[in-house]
Amino acid sequence: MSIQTITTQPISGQRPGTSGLRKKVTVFQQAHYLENFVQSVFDTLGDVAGKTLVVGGDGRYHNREAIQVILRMAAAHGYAKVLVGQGGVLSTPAVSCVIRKHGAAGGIVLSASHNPGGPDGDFGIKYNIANGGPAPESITEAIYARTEALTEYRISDAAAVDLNLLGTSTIEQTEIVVIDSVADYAELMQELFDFDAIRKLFGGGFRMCFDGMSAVSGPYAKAIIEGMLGAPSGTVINGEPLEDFGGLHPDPNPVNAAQLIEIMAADDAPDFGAASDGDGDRNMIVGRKFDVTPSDSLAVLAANATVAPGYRAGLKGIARSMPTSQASDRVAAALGIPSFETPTGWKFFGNLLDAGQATLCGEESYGTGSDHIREKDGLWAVLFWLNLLAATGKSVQELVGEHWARFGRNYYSRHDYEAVETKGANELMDSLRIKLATLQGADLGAYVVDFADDFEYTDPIDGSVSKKQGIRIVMTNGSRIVFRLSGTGTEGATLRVYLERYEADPELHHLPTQQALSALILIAEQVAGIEGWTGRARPTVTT
Ligand code: G16
Repeated sequence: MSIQTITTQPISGQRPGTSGLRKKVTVFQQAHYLENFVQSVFDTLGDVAGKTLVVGGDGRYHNREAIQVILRMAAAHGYAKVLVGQGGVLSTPAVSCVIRKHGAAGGIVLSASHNPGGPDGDFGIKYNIANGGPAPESITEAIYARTEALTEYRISDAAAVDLNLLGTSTIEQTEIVVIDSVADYAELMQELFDFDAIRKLFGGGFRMCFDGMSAVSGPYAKAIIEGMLGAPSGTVINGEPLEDFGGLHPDPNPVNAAQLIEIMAADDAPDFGAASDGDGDRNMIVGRKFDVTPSDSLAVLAANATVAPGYRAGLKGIARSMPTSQASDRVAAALGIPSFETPTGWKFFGNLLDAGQATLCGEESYGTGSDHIREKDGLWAVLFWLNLLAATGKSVQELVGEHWARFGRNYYSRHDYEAVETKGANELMDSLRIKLATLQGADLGAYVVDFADDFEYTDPIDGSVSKKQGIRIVMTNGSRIVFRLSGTGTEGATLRVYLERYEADPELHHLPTQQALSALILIAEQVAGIEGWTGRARPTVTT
């Protein structure tokens, strides 16, 4: 066994996006591709000798091969210990939990999240720092700069580690510890939520369907919901993680989790439905014949947070990404706590959580979480809802309806134009930027523009500035249209159009969402010329 220094050269395009580096599996399989990126991470971190690293992935195709490479490279750089999930599997929230619990210096997450998997699917890698959260832009940009100048990497030539067997082995001087993928995470959930109350709920005949989408959350949901909380077996569907997610798209939204939506639409539907994504950090909440938008889910949890033992002391603040609806701002105002508006990307919540300024965070992209870890957390959100349902005895629909009656309803929808030509998408955004100045005060049918800008964020904790984070057209009555290009796609560009309308009148709280937003949808098309720039008359996915 010895440490090899391998000559390499920079590979272009290794810039991390919204959440790490995501590319096709075939790109990651190219010679030196993964090694170059991992070496750039280690070079950026500096001296890692004697430290602990956590490694795990969502079990998608190429996960095991990539983990073996990372273990051998970590050993070549002198890490004292690497904690790796059994079978190479750790959900993204579990990585965050394990980093924090074991005082690790950081972790490497292998996932392309909700993107499809398999030999022709996507793969991804990202680095999380010691607080358990995704590395901030200062670090991801330094990693990228390093990829552009790399000439060699270091790797041990040791044999592969058996990832199926719990226990410790060594590569060079590094201890490789294969850990139970679920245990640390399950213990943390037990501290936050009233498991006794939820057990009683299930004991009383309450029925639930959790869709693991053949991805990483299945084993976590089975162990916690069916195991610790006593839900009948079969509560978790699609609970076996598959390398290609069964050929489906593990994105928990009403379009991709169609099976769950169908189950919840039946006359004898369970009381509660939920789904999680490829790496277990996203969630979708569904009641009987009723799905909850992520923005509403954040607002409802925030308004009722004290039902859960972990949040009994109340919230310090609520943070949401800019395109997320403003429903949670209204809750923050009612609670007399601050609300924060950050750019898209969970990494932007890290400083607020570390500084104790925010307790709950959420994103429109089916992400919700809190200061218990530094990633969004799918199963955590589901358990929070279960705790709420157990504490109130109300249905999902009743809870959301009462919330709207109290705070008003923020009708909300996202229209995605996927895999459009990058050039046209960039031109659409550029042409919108040119129009910004002229939009202020413009009369757009039923709406008058209050202001229009390209969202810029100054982090209140470290003062770092992130520019060009999405174009906002905000109306005088608070309704909004936001345009952004996705930072997680791997094919062409994805244009996201976010639409939001506030409605205070309870008589108008039960319109079909697209109908309620129809005037804004028309304005979005007219102002941005979407069809002209993308050639698409309608979105690929509407959520
Ligand atoms: C990632 C980020 C989220 C972000 C989402 C969508 O989620 O962690 O913060 O909201 O991507 O980003 P975009 O609109 O740029 O595609 P995940 O679940 O893919 O890691």
